[in-house]
Amino acid sequence: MENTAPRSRIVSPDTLRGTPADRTPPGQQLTRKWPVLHYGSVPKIKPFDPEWSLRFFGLCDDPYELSYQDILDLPTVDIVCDMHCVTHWSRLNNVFTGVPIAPLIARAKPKPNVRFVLCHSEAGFTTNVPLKEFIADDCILAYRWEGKELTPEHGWPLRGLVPSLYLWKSAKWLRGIELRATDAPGFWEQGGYHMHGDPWKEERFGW
Ligand SMILES: Nc1nc2c(c(=O)[nH]1)N[C@H]1C(S)=C(S)[C@@H](COP(=O)(O)O)O[C@H]1N2
Ligand SMILES: [Mo]
Repeated sequence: MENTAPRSRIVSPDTLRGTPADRTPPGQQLTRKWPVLHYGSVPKIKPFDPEWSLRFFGLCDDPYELSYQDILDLPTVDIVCDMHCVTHWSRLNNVFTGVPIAPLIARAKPKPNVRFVLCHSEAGFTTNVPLKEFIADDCILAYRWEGKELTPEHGWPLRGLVPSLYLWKSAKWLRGIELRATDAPGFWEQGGYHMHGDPWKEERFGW
């Protein structure tokens, strides 16, 4: 069962920039399809098994874990946003549903010097995001897209969503969020992708 209380709708700042052309960052082409991109194979996940949890840990006073049911019980928001992939496609007007990230981070009581998070997914995938961008109003832990459950290839049961950055910063199959004082390159970043990944500045590769 899932929380069905009425929810609010948040439009990402980049989605309010104007015409589709105004909303297309440099070097990007618009697509209507939603391509699937990731390293390795789609993991088979049983989120209601006791082994599955989402952990908040690292530099904080109150590390904790949530079960998938705990997450489904939390109030949700709808996010209207554009997606920009570093491989040059952008898809406008996506509606994702999920749980706002900022209160979940606050609940762990981060130490005052926390500046970055490292998202941890199934099979060791990681990606780093500055805390400030990760707790923006349009960042959620998403489990629905266009009203339907996310498909496994797009990250079901749970993916991060950070609309202000290239899509590789939105980790699929999320299992943990590590609070950190210092930045550390994640999986694609170790392979040469940018530490920050702002699509408007074309922060694709290199640090
Ligand atoms: N766990 C995990 N999440 C991931 C990746 C990955 O390899 N593993 N790839 C990233 C990359 S490079 C992109 S472009 C987006 C693609 O999301 P999509 O397949 O839903 O379009 O997922 C991101 N999240
Ligand atoms: Mo990507």
